[in-house]
Amino acid sequence: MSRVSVLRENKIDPHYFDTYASLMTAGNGYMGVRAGFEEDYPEQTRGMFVAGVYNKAQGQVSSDLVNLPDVTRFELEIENVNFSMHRGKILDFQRVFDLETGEINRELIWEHPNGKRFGLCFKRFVSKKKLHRVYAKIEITSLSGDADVRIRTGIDGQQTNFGTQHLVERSLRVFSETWMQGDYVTTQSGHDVAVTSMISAPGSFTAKNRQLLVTVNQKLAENEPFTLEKVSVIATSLETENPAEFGLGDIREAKGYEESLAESRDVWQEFWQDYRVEVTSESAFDQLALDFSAYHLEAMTPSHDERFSVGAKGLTGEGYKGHVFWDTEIFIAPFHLYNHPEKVRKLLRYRYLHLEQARKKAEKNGYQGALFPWESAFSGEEETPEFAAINVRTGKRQKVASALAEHHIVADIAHAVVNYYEASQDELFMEHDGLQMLQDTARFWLSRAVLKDGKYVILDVIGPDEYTEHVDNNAYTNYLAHENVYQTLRFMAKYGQKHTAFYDLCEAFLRKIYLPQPDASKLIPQDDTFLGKPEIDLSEYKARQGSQAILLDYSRAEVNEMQILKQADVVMLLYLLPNLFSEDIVGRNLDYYEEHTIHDSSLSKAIHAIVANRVGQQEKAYRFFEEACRIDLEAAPGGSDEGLHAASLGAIWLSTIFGFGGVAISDGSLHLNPRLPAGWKRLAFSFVWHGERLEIVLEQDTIRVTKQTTAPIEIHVFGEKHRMTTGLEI
Ligand code: IFM
Repeated sequence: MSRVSVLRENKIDPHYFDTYASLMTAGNGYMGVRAGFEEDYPEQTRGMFVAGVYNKAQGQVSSDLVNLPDVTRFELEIENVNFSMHRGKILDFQRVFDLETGEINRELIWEHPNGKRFGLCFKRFVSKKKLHRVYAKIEITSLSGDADVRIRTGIDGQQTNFGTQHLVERSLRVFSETWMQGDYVTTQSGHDVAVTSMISAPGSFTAKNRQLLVTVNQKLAENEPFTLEKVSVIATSLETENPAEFGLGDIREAKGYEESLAESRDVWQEFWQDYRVEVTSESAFDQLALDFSAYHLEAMTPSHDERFSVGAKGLTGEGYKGHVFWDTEIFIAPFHLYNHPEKVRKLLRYRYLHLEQARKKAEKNGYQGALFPWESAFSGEEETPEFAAINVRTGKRQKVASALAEHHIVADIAHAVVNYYEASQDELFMEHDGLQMLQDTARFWLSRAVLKDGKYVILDVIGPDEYTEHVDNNAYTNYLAHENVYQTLRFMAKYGQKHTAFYDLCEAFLRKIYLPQPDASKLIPQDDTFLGKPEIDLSEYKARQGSQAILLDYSRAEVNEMQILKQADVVMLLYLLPNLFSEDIVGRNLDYYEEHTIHDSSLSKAIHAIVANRVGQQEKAYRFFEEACRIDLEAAPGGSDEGLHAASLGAIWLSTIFGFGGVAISDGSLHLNPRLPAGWKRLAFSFVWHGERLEIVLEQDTIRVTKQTTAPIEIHVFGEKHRMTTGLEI
């Protein structure tokens, strides 16, 4: 395996402080720690998040993933001046994020306003071995004679979610000259959060208003580095009865920075061994994007606990309040499913555990079965804010209709259940939890559809494309609902539940559900009215994709009445259900709808890449892929400040494996129709199918699959069926 990539920040540009704070977030699934610089800047938002710790502050209608007390700040006072990259002179600067281990390393040479020079090195990582621990190490070297330095660090519970306070302090305590602990509780959800820190040199403490700080004074001799280490343990009442006691116990066992890093590296190595996708490309950026997305997808997935799922920004920022969307099941889950399916089982269990809340939501809205919330957090109740941010021109807030109408999430979850089963063959899960979820979701569609002129129609929905609201018969929704009910019947039959009234109702639904068909010009109508709406030239907005610039020129209501798409919708359908239409219908619809899509959503591009690849539009596919890879890695200032786009990271993997790699699952069988981009010599990845890890190596004109056992596995390569025992070479 080649070395995993590193991400570099070479320039000090405050416009990108927050972007890099997101890009270099270190995490381990239990927690994520944003890469704020050690010293404070107004341009950066610090952040530490633990999966599942949400709180609804007074006056709020939905919960936030709580931004927890900060342990990463180190203020350096050197020769009576506070160190800042905006003060004195920076003679050398580099920050490197090693995706192999998640370690951040910033090195710089700073010229003090008094002319003396200092070498500074700041390192940090979140342990993958000990999930509760964050390690930091700073090294200061005076390069021009003796000097005095004062270092202040600690536990800062004054952290807020963009001004909203979620924690109150229970106690701030010091146990020795090097040990300290802040114990907090969330104001509404009542989660106890204890942060315990230990530093490697004695200091003096101050405590005030949720903040506990320690100051270390040190004399520096020329060229003799002074090193200070800090380890912090975060624990919450979600996983232990007494987080404060847990913190003290865990910190007692903590080893030094380097030894702990080595331990953590070993666990990351195991991850890379299984999950690494290696590409030999003319552009080194492609490998970086693949490593970047793999690191973050792993770092944001709470594989340790089925009560939590992955938020739209993972654990990398406050964006979307840490809420969970369809992003998880459709964009993120596959990354784990074909590597470690047990992780997807847990993500699905998260939904299963909240079936009751989904049933209540359905009932409240006049439906049956389970209507999963559009945005979900810890409780499993609907968390979508009722209104979007205020429009400062009109002074009004736009109502967010997704909770009321973006119902495709129900079928998306069902789709993920079936995908999980196909890949894992986990009968135990499927016969109970899986089937229950399928039945509840199918029941929802039966009650959601209405009979009109002899057909079941689904009215007043929002499909994946959120620029088109309150439409009837959204193609994506109707087809996915059909698939949901169809799969429910399939599994009811499999598990001997065929002779029930509900089974008959499902059959009737399938006979009568209206499924939009291609029109005379081969277009599948996105909904009943879309194709009749006026078109405008979108090139200006496409050039600024991702910024929602269209909404500066047109109101949402106006956008709704034109053929303008934010993100893939029909294309999304063609991706998820690849066998619905012939290649020429798929190609026609891809071209038409792409022309009308601004790609203002980060979920759009990579899906276009997959579908383009399937219809042989390889150059286009590669262009879409590259653009998708840039969403976070080359974000415009502001674009990734509030966290990374988790679904887009998942989609980078999807477009590589299901796009260029040509993997497809069809009717429960594994297919391989690779089409590598012209600039790729080799693509290698592993793919777990029916419990067996397949190593797949693709070159422009060869396909090699190796496997670990001789148990036969069926695979279709370019349509031809093979029964593999030891492997395959074509
Ligand atoms: O789930 C998505 C949605 O499709 C588009 N808006 C952002 C959400 C979170 O990523």
